[in-house]
Amino acid sequence: MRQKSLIILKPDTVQRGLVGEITGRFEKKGLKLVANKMAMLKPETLREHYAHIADKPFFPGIEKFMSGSPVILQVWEGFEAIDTIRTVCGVTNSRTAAPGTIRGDLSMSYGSNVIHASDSPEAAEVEVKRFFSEEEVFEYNKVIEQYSYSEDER
Ligand code: FUP
Repeated sequence: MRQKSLIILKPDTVQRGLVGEITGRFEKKGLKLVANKMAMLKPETLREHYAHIADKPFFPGIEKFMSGSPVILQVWEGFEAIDTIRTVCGVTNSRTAAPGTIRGDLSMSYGSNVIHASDSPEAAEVEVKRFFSEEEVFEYNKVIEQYSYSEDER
């Protein structure tokens, strides 16, 4: 099934100059970029986005980190994109993330773990709408998909 996933390249990614490295990994993987912009995240948006961890002791630190410097927001599309992107990212704690994954290769941190990626189709739908208007998410034909997917996956 074709899916869209919401990605946040976190403040550490922008500050450490890793936007191109991470974006390039998704491009090389064969995913399709359908939305891309820079933003400063507001604390109220973060409390909504991270509602499932808002009562945790580490949350104030996450909120300060995520709202303190700009992020890059992206939407990537592809066949079974949501789970594929989570696999490419590696587990949440970068120190235990497998080598070869984005977190495993590029980060030492649990909280400053370079990237957020939607974890389910339900979450992705809400998250794309949280950060992008309809006009900001593009529909276009990526011609190379004729070669990056087999016929039954297109
Ligand atoms: P993920 O889905 O991988 O973004 O992970 P979670 O939604 O579980 O966590 C949200 C953010 O809280 C993660 F980016 C990392 C941070 N976090 C911690 O810093 N410590 C914890 O014990 C758990 C999560």
